[in-house]
Amino acid sequence: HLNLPTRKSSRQVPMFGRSVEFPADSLPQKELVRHIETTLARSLYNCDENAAYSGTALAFRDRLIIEWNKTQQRQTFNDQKRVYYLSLEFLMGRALDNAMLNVGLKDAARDGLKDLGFRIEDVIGQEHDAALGNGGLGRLAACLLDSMATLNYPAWGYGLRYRYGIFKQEIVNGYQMEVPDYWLDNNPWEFPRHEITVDIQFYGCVRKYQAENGKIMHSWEDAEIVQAVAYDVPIPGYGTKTTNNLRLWSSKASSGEFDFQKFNAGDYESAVADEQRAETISAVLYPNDNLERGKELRLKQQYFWCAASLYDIVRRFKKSKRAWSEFPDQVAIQLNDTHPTLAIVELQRILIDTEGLEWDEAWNIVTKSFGYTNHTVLPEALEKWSVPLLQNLLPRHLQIIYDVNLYFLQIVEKRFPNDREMLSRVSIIEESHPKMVRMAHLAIIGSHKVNGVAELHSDLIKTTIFKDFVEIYGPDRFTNVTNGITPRRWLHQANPRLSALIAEKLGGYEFLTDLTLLDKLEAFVDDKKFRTEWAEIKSANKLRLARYIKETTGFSVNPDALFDVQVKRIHEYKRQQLNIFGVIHRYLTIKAMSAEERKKVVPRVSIFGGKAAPGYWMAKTVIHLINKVSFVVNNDADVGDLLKVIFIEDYNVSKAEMICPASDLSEHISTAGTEASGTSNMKFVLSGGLIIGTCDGANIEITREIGEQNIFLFGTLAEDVEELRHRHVYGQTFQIDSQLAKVFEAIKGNMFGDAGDFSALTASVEQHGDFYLVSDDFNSYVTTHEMVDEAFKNREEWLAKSITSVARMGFFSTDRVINEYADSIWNVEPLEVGKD
Ligand code: F58
Repeated sequence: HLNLPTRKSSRQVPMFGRSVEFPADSLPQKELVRHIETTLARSLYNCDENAAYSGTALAFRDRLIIEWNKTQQRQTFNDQKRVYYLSLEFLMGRALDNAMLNVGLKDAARDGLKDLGFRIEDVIGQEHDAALGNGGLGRLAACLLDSMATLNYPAWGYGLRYRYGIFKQEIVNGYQMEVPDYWLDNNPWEFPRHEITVDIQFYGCVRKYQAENGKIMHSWEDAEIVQAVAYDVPIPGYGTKTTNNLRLWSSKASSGEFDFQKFNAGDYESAVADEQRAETISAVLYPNDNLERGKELRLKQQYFWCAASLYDIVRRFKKSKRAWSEFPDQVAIQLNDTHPTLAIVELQRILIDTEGLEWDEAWNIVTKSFGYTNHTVLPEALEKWSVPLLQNLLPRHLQIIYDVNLYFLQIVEKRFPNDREMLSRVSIIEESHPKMVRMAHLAIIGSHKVNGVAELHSDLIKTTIFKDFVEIYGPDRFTNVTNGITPRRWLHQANPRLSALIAEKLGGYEFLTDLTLLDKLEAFVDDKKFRTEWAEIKSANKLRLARYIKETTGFSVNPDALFDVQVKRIHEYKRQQLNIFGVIHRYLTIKAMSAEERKKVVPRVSIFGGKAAPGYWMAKTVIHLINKVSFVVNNDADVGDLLKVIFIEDYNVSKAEMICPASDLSEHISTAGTEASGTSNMKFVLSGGLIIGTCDGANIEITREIGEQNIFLFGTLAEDVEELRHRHVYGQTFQIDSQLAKVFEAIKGNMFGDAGDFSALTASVEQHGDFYLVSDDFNSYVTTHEMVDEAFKNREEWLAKSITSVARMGFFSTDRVINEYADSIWNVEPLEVGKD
């Protein structure tokens, strides 16, 4: 339904405030005008871009609602197995452009808006990003929702409706400052369901009692109650009418008598305090990326969301009046990392305490229903909750966890008699002070499948952190599902001209729903005209980014220079420090060159972007250094256009949509074995950028697909990391790379301001064992960048690499990913539209 006939603009673009007449055949326009005038109660004479955005969003929303309702009815009527994707993060970005694309009336909307005096890009730009996530894990959840709807799977997302998403980043004097991101005002994409509420319990105690049939039962009593209220967000599929649901829970004081009594007793203040305490649960997204801090409020968030979601899922199942044993035939629940692991315990609790099932029968249902996706091997990111904390907040759940552990360890003991070490390694409970509950162990034991997110990562979890579990359960419980991205947002929406050029060559937009069709592009690699157009599109995307850089930083960059981009969360393992040290090395090299030598230098713009967790001091120091280097280099007239360094403030999804299509080269340079997959690597390549990267995460599979000659790989291999780290600490001497030493000298000589500000960065390499192998990889990094420069000089070859790479990226669509989950983990079928 994409290629609906569009209306030719019947009149000139009116000046703002002039009277306008509207052609009757323009649906979006008529509808948006109606919304501006009635829903928003605004006159067209004072309609600004923001009102135009709201009117347009409401017009498209109307279309979505109809299909959304029908989809839900169809799924209820059909009553087949559904997927529930539980994620604490959904990094959705903007919704309007996506809705237009999926409803299929974007061209008509463009014309309609033009008639009103607006550019559609400006109107789209009014929307606030829905930034309910930190980085890759949250964005993956959003891409998966898009694919589940597109492929007609009956699927729901469940998450939290944070009042504040990830903070906004401001750079002040080179330092990161955090500003709250209040995003909920005038959000047309959510629908409060005040009638759908769940009472969630916390604290209290457990009472044993004898049921009428003589059985000993447990009840959770004297608990505090907080109410969960559902907010629904429509998730339209592309090229289909399927519109799935994302349900986000918001917390609120329970409207029970308790408050009312307090209120009546004149205890107004404490009644208000209760109210606020309840609302705090869904107030903010925790801003840590790959770090778990064990805060009580975070645990409350997790239980609140798991309990509300499970109540909802169970309620829906019970409507079907099936036997409990059929639950796993009707329900597949996927855990996006360990954050929703309490859902396993909660389902067991419901089945045994409320529904009266026997332990084994219940546990069998539980394990058949859950799947767990692991996203990291970093020990600091593996969740653990202290036993005393759990005991206090969720006393009944702790008992169940202990029972699960007991039965599990009994099985292990039978299989591995006299191996006490094994028992203590795999136990859910870590015998530390205080004792800790290892959530990953619980997630593995409570699921039928565990998957990693790229081949190397899935192998690593089997040989390192979960090795014992492979021995216990056998290798079949573990599998790999390599990540992907949705081509709708990351190709068609972010890079519309490239998408149009591809469509022209392939004779249509089918590649947007079957990305493997891109392989047909290889036939045109030598087509002169095609190449020129390809290059022209990249230039235009770079020009747009250059303009944005000028507007936001004041720095002018040469759009013909090589744009070298690293945008992602700032983390030591992702090694932005390696990149900025490399930039300093380049700066020093240029400074030392003769005028003649400088003529051969390939001009570069090094672009950085990303947020540091507010409490992650090292990451903040990296941002500070980048900004100081930027200031010095960009103001050095001697270097001019040969090198510019840019830090783009407040990197988010909508900025990624502008940045990814504008790269010549992007950096994915994590220490081997640390980045589970990475997904921005896929976004850049799909837009015709080349990448420099380590043999880590999905870089390896990208290389396999696009060919070694089309990627710049460097650095230590994962299998060698351990030994090098050991040598750094226990070896005879630790000599840092000589070129890196010169970079450090420059920093220590205050070239970029007070060296003391950056001493932690140099010391981490020189004195603290260089855990991330910055020195080991420096030489091969710098050398590989020299190869990049050489390759970039040969524009025709570069273009051929770019086109060939895009043509071979078909594997990395989340459509493929979802089909793999559906077949090998969920065992669900799509629900064809039109059967009803
Ligand atoms: C990311 N994890 C991985 N976690 O780092 C990345 O390699 C992978 O591509 C992506 O998941 C998708 O599989 C990630 O983003 C978090 O941000 C968590 C947030 C909550 C605290 C723990 C880390």
